[in-house]
Amino acid sequence: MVTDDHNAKQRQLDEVRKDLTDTHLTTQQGVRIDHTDDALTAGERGPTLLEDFHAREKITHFDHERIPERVVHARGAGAYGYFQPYDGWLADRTVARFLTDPGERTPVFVRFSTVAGSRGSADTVRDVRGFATKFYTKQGNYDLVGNNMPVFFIQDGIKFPDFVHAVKPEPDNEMPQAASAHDTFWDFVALQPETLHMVMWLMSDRALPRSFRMMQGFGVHTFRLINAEGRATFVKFHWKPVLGSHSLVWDECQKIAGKDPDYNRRDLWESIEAGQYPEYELGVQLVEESQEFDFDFDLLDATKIIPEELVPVRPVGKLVLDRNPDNFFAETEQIAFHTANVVPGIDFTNDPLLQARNFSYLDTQLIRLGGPNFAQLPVNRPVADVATNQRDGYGQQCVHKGRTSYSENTLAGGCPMLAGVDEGAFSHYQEKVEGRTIRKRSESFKDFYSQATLFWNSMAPWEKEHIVAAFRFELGKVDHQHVRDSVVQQLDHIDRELATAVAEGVGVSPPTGSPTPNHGRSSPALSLANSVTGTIATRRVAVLVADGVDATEVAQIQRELSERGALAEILGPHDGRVRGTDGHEVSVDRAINTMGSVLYDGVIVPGGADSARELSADGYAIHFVAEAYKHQKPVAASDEGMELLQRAGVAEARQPDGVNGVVAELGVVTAAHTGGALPDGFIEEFAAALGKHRVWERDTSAVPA
Ligand code: HDD
Repeated sequence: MVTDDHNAKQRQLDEVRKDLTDTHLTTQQGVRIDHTDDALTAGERGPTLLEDFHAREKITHFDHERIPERVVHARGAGAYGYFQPYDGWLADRTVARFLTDPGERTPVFVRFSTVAGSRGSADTVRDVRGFATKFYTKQGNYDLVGNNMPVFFIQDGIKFPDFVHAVKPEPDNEMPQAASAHDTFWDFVALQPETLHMVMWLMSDRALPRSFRMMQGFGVHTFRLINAEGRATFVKFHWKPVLGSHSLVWDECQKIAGKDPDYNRRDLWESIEAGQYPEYELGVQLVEESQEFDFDFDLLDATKIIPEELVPVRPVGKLVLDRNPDNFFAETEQIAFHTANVVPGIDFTNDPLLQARNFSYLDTQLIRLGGPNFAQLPVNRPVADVATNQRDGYGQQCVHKGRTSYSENTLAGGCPMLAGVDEGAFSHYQEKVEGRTIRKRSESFKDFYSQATLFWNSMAPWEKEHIVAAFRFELGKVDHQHVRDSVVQQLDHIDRELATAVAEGVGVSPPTGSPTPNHGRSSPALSLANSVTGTIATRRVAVLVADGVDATEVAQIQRELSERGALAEILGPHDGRVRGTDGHEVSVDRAINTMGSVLYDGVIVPGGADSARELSADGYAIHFVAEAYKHQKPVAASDEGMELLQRAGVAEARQPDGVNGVVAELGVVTAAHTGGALPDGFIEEFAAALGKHRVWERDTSAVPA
């Protein structure tokens, strides 16, 4: 049955919830309570009594509500869903049935996160995003604990504490929160050139995702798939979002951090509530064991990608996120991922970063979740049967029966029994290993620059501009001049043009002497410019209105955007309704001053002389349009609505020739018409610009916002 696993997980959760739906307030012991607002006292104005077991229990439990936040990836948001393979083509490579049986729909929980910030930090900071997936497979839980960038900062996990100490807020004053723009991070980078490839990703727009639904995910390490004959194939895992990969711009991110610090979390929640389920395709890059040494980098080095032009990403199946958690703490906070949670058919490699992770995750859960029984928490429970001889410990939920808790035994008839490989037991890949004990980085890991250069070469001009601006911003916050100097020197090994552009912005002398030659190679798959799908599904468009707005246009805009899967929100000077031209009223979704253009993908100003006049005199409305324009979003106006565009300094806003027509230039769409419906082409042109995400060709460098 296709949905068996899904239903089993649902039943488990329903059972837990059942306990929570009793309608009477009780103590933990089930005793009903008639009063919870006043403590028991000796006399009306007398001291509180120790015998008030309800007050003591209530306060004691409250005192213990918090658990340690994750040391990294503390801030996250999660959702349930399922994974289903398209077909069985991977079956000759792996015995992991959830990857190969198209009839099998495996329930999943995905947790997205930022890395550096605390649990309450803003969503839109410049950072790597975690993309961790727990597959509740019939063969046991499999965790793919990845990021939205395909490489990592360091090569060996022993350096993880150093790296995290450097990027986290500095220890003397705990500043800055959720930011890499400070001295210790860049000091670390300058001294550890292995970070540079990942730092290029971090300075790129990949670190500013528009939405968790519009970002890629990567397993990062090279793993192994193991087939029925025990043969291994190297594999890299990729998640590709169906909506394409899109990013915010930095100025926008900083403003959203104030306007809506929950921006990415809210977007995930609301799209699932609206039935617009986030979808991703799982793809794999496969490399034969015999080809292990065919590359100019080491497959075990997590600071390297396998360029897709060398090894294509082949689609395996689809991930759909279709259910929000019921309780953030119980599910999103208590979920415990572990890279060593593997199932038959998937195995590790000797990547030293992965090997350290295989130690760290279990270790961290023990302190975070308070003991060794966290796998029994509902969100962590496998759908596969569990039978261990592990007993007792904090938070033990099972009532184990019988006298035996050891293996082997005769008293319980040998149960739980060992399984053979043909019965689905995990069998470790038998890699031949030999060598002397040594504490030394492999020589094959020592090229730190080629792939950083590959990334830089692959960027579109606007992406390069954003990277340079990001380096300038970050280094601009670094107090130590020698750190700025050293970073620029490092960048010079990547590309002279990059190093010079950064140097000029941060008061460092541009590098001189003969530059490291740029190898000139590029990989188109690395550029966000090549990830545009054209869809406007789930995009949010602001429609600005005031009294006297053309109500027919508003209705048409709402209808036609909704037919394309986008959402038009009506923003007016106040909540409630505004008067329309034809005697109709227009409902306002939100007052303009409670929102901001940064929370929308585009803006439309409909016609109506009174409406346009009022909006053109409203500082919020003018700023709204100017800022959307500055952030290279599509901006549109019909008839009198153009007045607001002109007030906002939208350079391309032009009156169409004649009484009926549409002009579209660099994502600025204007229409003129003589009553009735909007002219053909207006919504089409706007949707075409929206489908490209941003109009990067529009030069707004001189426009203040
Ligand atoms: Fe890690 C959490 C991803 C290297 C140690 N890591 C964590 C999470 C993600 C990643 C997505 C959050 C999981 C969740 O949502 O609960 N980490 C990565 C990736 C890495 C990586 C993609 C490199 C390829 N991590 C890494 C190393 C170490 C750790 C090298 C330690 C040696 N990571 C941890 C941890 C965390 C964690 C301390 C903190 C909370 C947790 O595990 O559950 O164990």
